[in-house]
Amino acid sequence: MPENHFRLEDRLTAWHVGIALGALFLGSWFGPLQVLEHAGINLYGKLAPGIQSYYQGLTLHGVLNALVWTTFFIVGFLTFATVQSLKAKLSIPWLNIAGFALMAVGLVMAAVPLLLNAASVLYTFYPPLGANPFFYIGLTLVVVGSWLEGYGLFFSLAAWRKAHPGARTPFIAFAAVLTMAMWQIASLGIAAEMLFLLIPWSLGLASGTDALLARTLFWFTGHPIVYFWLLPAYLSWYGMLPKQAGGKVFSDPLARLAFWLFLILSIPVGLHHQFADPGIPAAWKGVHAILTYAVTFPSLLTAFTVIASLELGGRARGGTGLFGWIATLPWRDPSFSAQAAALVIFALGGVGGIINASYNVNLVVHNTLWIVGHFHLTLGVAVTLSFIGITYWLIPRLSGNQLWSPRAANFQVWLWLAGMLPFSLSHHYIGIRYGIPRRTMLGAAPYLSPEWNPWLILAAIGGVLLWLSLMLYFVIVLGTVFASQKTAEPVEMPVAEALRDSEETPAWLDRWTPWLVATVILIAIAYGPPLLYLVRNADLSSPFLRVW
Ligand code: HAS
Repeated sequence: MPENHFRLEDRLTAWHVGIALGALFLGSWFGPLQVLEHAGINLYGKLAPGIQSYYQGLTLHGVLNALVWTTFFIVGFLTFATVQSLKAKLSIPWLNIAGFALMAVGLVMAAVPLLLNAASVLYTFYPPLGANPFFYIGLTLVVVGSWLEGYGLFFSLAAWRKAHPGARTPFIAFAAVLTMAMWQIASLGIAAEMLFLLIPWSLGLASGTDALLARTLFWFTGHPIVYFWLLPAYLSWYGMLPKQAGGKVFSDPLARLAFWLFLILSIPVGLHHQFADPGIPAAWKGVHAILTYAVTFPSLLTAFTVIASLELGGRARGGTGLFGWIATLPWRDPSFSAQAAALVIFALGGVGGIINASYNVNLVVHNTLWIVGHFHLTLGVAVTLSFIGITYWLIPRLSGNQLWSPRAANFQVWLWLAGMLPFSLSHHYIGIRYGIPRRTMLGAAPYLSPEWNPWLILAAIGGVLLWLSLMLYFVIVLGTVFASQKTAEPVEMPVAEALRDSEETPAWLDRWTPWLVATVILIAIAYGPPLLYLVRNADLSSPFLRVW
C-alpha cells in the first residue's frame, strides 16, 4: 500500500484530535480554580470580567472537558481506527468532511455564548437555567456532525462487507462502527430535547418549558454518552493494548459479545440519574436500576478478557507465577502504562457506579461530591488517561515524529494518578460522609464546616497535581509535533491478534439486524411508557432563568 494511502483520513483525524486537545487544554485551567475555591482560595475574582463567576468556570470545565474533548477525540480516533482496521479508505469521504465542518461550526457557535457568560448552565443545561440560543444550536450541530461522520463509517464498513462476503469484520472496525451506531440511537434524546424544547424556548417561541421532560430526554442521551466515551477506550484495551503488551486477544467472541451487550443495554438505563426526581413513576426507576446492573455485565466481561489478554503478554515476556506476569508488562512504555493504569483504576470507578445505581443508596450520594469523585475515576481516568495513552502512539503516527521524551510521558501518567487518587477519594469520602453538595461555590457557603477542610485541601492538592500533569502532557504533545526527530518508519496502529483465528468467531456475533432490533425493543419497553406519560402530561410552564 503506498505510504500516503490514508492521507485524507490521517488529516481528518489530526484535525479532530487537535481540536479535542485544544478543548482539554482550555477546560483544564478551571479544574484547579474550582478545588481551590472549595478550599478557601477564590481566584475567580481575579479573572473578572473575562470569567464572571464560579459557575461560568464550572460550565466551561464541564462542556470543554466532558463534551468537546471526548466527542472530537472519539470521532477522529474511530475514523482512524476504522479505515486502518479495514485497510480501506472512507467510501464517501465528503460525508466525513461535511460532518467535521458541521462539528467545528457548531463548536464555535456554542463557544461564543459560553465565553460571554450567556450560557452558564453547566454541562447538563437543565432548565429552568436558560442559555443563549446559539449555545443550544451549536451543540446540536456538533451532534448532527457526529451523525454524518458516523454514517461515513457505516457506509465504509458496508462497502468492505460487500467486497468480503462471509468474512468476519476485523474487531477494531467492528467495535468502532458499533460505538457510532450506539451513539446515533442514544443521541436522539438530546436531539429531541434541543429541537422541541430548548431551542424554541430560548428563541422566545415558547413561553415556558417542561423541566422534567427536558431532564428525561437529556438522560436518555446522558447515560449512554458515558459508554460513548468508554467504548473507544475498551476498543483500545481489547484490540490494541494486548499487542502493545506482547499478548493476544484472549477471546474474540467474548470481546464482540461485550460490545453487542453495550449496544443493547447502554440506553435503557437513564432514569438512574433521576431517582430523586418527582413525577416519574417509581416502578420505572426500578426497571432502570435493574437494567443498570445488567449493563455492568459487559464491563465485568471486559475485566476478565482484557486482563487474560494482558496475562498472555506478561507470560510471553517471561513472567511466571500467579502475579509475576504483571511486573514483566511494558510499564516503561507510556502508551501502555497509561491505559493499564486506567484499566486498574476503572475497577474502583465501576464499584462506585454500582453503588450509585442502587436506588436507595443513590439517595445518600445523589448530588453530593461523591458523584464528582465517581466521574473523575471513570471519565477522568478510565477514559481520559486511556485517550492520553492512545495519543502517545497516535500523535507520532500523525505527525511523523518520535514521541518527545517517553520518560517524561511515563512520569506524566503517574503524576496523573498521584493527583487523581487524593482528588477522587477525598471527594467520594466527604460526599458520602457529610453529604456536601456538588456544583456549589462552597467557599462562600455559610454552612461550610471546619471538619470538611482537611479533605477539601487534600482534594485541592490533587486537583493542582492533575493540572500539572496535563501541562506536562501538552509540553510532550507540542514537543512531539514541533521539536522531535522524524520516525524512521510511519508508526503503525497496534492491532492485537486473537488467540484463536477470528474467522472461527460465530457468525451471529457479526450480524447487525438481530442486535439492532433487540436494542430498539428494549428501549421501547424501558422508555416508552414513562416518556409517553411525561409527554401527555407535559406542562410548559418552566420560566427561562439566567442567574449568574
Ligand atoms: Fe457513572 C453518574 C452509574 C460507569 C460517568 N457517571 C455519573 C456521572 C458521570 C458518570 C459523568 O446509577 C455524573 C453525571 C452528572 O453530572 O449528573 N456509572 C454507573 C454505573 C457504571 C458507570 C453502574 N459512569 C460510568 C462511566 C463513566 C461514568 C464508564 C464515564 C466514562 N453513574 C452511575 C449512576 C450515576 C452516575 C447511577 C448517577 C448518580 C447520581 O445520583 O447523580 C458502570 O458502567 C460501571 C461498570 C464497571 C465495572 C468495573 C469493571 C472493571 C474493569 C477493570 C478491571 C480491573 C481490575 C484490576 C480488576 C463493573 C473493566 C486488575 C489488575 C491488574 C494489575 C491487571
